[in-house]
Amino acid sequence: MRIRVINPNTTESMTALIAASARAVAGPGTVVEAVTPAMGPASIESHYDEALAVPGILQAIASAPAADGFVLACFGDPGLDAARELAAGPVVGIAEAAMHAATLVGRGFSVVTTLSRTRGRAHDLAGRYVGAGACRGVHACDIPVLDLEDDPGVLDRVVEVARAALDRDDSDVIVLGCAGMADLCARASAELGVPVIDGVAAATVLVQSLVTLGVRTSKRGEYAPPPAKLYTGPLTGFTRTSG
Ligand code: 2AL
Repeated sequence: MRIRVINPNTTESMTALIAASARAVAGPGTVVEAVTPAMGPASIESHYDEALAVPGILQAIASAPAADGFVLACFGDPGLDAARELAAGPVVGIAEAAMHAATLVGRGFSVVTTLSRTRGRAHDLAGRYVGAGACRGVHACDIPVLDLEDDPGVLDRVVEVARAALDRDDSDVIVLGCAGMADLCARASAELGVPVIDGVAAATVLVQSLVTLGVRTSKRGEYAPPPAKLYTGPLTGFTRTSG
């Protein structure tokens, strides 16, 4: 099967990191195609960034009709519902996958994310996906997304924030709140002694499982293809001639 893993930001080095995490868990018959959108923000750290990442994400979905499924590899799961309207196969966001996985291996989890300003979005998503009770807290390590790559203190900082979160929240599991933290997962888990969930890997195996089960995105109701419509200005290319 072919899984397209979309890094919703336009930083190629982060796409490479995401690809490595997805390929590490993909089965032998699975081809992981990691892509960077043709347009969008260099990193996603605000609601503005999320909104402007969505057109590039939708292009990356629409241009891959042969993909069996898709992973949205940004922790805000930007454009997830719109992506499902376009895609035939399953589309899974990394926050969605990580939070669901966390509830299967513990009673409560804490999220460790990048900047404080992204905490609200993570809380909103937890309310949607798993109910507010399962997510015991969202904590920022105050490292910008693109600094995760080259700041040598990142692992120590994430472990420090996670350790405090486990105590303060009385949680059992840590969810990493950014795709750019994927490479920290195993080392953080070894240091903390609790399950640490990287959403990129979790979403990849989840999409792989859904494709193996033979289930696709339901086209009966809200995830039916969007109706025919004219789009103008820079969005002309998104015009739909049929629903
Ligand atoms: C993210 C992420 O996963 N990718 C990105 O650009 N920003 N998430 C975050 N909380 O900062």
